[in-house]
This record gives sequence, C-alpha cells and structure tokens, in this order.
Amino acid sequence: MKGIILHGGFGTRLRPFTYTRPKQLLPIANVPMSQCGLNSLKNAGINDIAIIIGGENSYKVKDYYGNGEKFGVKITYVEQDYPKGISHAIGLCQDFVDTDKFAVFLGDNILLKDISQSVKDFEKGDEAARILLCEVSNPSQFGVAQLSSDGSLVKIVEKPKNPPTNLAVIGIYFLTTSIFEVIANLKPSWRNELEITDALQVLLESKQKISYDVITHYWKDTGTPSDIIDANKILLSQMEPYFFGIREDQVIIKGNVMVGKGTTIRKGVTIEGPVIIGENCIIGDGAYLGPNTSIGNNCKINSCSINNSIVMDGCEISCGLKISESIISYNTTIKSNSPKNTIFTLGEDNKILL
Ligand code: TTP
Repeated sequence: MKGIILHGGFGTRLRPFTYTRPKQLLPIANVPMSQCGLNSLKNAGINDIAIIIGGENSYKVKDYYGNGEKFGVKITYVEQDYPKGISHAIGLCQDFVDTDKFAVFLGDNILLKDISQSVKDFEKGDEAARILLCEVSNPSQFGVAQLSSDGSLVKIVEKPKNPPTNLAVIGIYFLTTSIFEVIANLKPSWRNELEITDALQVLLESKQKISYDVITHYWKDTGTPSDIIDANKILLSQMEPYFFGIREDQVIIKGNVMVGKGTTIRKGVTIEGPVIIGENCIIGDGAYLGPNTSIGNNCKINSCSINNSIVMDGCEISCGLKISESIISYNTTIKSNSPKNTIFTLGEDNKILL
C-alpha cells in the first residue's frame, strides 16, 4: 500500500503563522504536526509516501523531509498549484498511486491510534474505501456518518444541522483507484473546492462499499491555535522524561520534563511538567515553566512564567509577564524592564492579551 500526506491548503485560521510556513510544519511537542501522519503511515508498514505541497513556502516542507531517508521512508513530492480541495489534491496522485491501494493522511490531523489493523483489514478486503470515525460532542461542525440499522455506512452528511450520529469522519482515508474516476467527474462545492466527502458520497451512491472503524483514541484536526494548544498538551502527556542538559543547583523540577542537549537550566528556575525544552536553550533568572509547555531550540527565557503554550525556536523572552495559552512563533523577542511600558514590533494578525 502507498501513502499520501496532504501538506497544502490555505491555513487561514492559523494566520499569522501560515504567512511564513505551511501550517503542517508548526511544531507540536517540538515536532512538526505532519510528522504524526508520517510516523503513523510508517508504523503501519507504508514506506512509499507522496507529500502534496503548494504555495510559496512549500520549499520548507522539502527542506525538512528531504527524500525521506532520515525518517525511514521514501518521499515523492506532488505540487498542487492552488488549494482546490482535498479531492483535487488526491486526484493529483494518480500516477504515484498506479494500481495500488493507498492511505491518505491530512497533515494537520493528530491521531494517537496505531492504524496498522485498519491498513491490514483494508488490504485484505474488497471495499472501495475505508474511513475512520470518531465520536465528537459537536458533530454539526464535521462530516458525519449516517448508519443503517445493520450498522453499514449509508451516507456522509457535511456539517448537518440535525446530525444523524455524533460520529465525525476524520482526516485519514483508505482508498482504491476507483476514487480517481469519481474525482475526475466531481463538481466543486459552494466554497469552490473538490470535497472528499462528496467523492465518498458518490462511491456510496454508486453502491460501492465503504467500511469504517470507530476510534476511541485522541484525535484532533488542528485547524486553529486552540486546537494546537490542546494537541500539544496531549502529546506532552504521552512523553517519557529525559534530561540531556545542564542543571544548576536550586532548580525545582516536578512531573515529566524533557530537556535537550546543550540546554542550561539556571539557578532559581521552576519547571512543572509536562514540559519539553529543545536544544541549546538557556532558562534562567526567575523563569517558571508551567505544565503543557513546549520550548523549541535556541531559546532564552528569563523572568517570566509560561504555561499551556508553545514557544518556537530562537525566541528570547524576558518580560516579567505571565504567558498562558499562547503560541509564539520563530525568533520572536519579547523583552521588557517594566511590563507596563512595552514596545512591540509585530506582523499582521498577532494577538497580545496583557
Ligand atoms: P483544511 O484545514 O480544511 O483547509 P485549509 O488548510 O485551507 O485551512 P483553513 O480552512 O484554515 O484556510 O484542509 C485540510 C487539510 O488538507 C490540511 O492539511 C490542508 C490540506 N489541503 C491540501 O493539501 N490541499 C487543499 O487544496 C486543501 C483545501 C487542503
């Protein structure tokens, strides 16, 4: 079986971060979110993977993943000229897929479930597609599965006002080449995209079988900043502690803390896990790093408190502030001698809540 990871899209809900890089490269627990999909495919024995890229910053995806060797897979890049929808992106992979069955992973989906069994069942079976469903409390915001009395999938309803079930269709799809003919004849939706739910619906209407697995593990479609903060918390809670840095005297460390090499934790710092700190950071002078916090590589953090937050590589924060539920992008400096007199040099769409 082959694999496809979707790494394109607009990423409008994640501006300003997506002005400078594709959202799927944003780090969660210090790893680009799309690596969750790549690892998941690889763990299920899928090593031949196409990554769909698009937009002027897509070279950053190639820079990171390269030919896949470092990650133990073989990567082919497929360019999408404009985000015309998930089905459009899949349709571009026909040559790559050839006659194989294939798994599609949306690069912004985090799933803490091994998909190996679904892959095995799909490989053995004769169905046209297999999907994963997850119970959600707000089904009206998703594509939702409608099931018959014998439990078979009869319909997928997009963002229903009156949801037939609370089972959302998540962003991992197992498909056969029969989808390509469907996509070739698909009409764009009201938002002018070729939708995956419409393509699956056509399969169902032409009496082709779609099987499904209901997952009960953590799943998140990380489309917004609060989704990313939530996923960061969950991924950190799953990590085993390690400490490759230097710890001075009078440092308080509680809970699971992961510290990379070359990082110094100075006297007087308190860290309350789960917290991950990357390599070559200096955490000093009155810093408190609270639960559910990821600090990237090469950061300097002094005299402030940070919890439930993500600070990316190369940031310098020394401002006496309590920072919570925040995402601070690469190479940001926040400094202040007095938090009341602040000077900001910020790009578009930043949100500062003091
Ligand atoms: P979405 O999150 O639905 O769309 P988006 O990425 O454009 O974001 P926003 O709504 O905030 O503007 O996309 C789901 C996944 O599919 C995501 O990983 C991006 C990817 N994608 C493509 O690769 N190509 C596309 O044409 C589209 C629409 C999405």
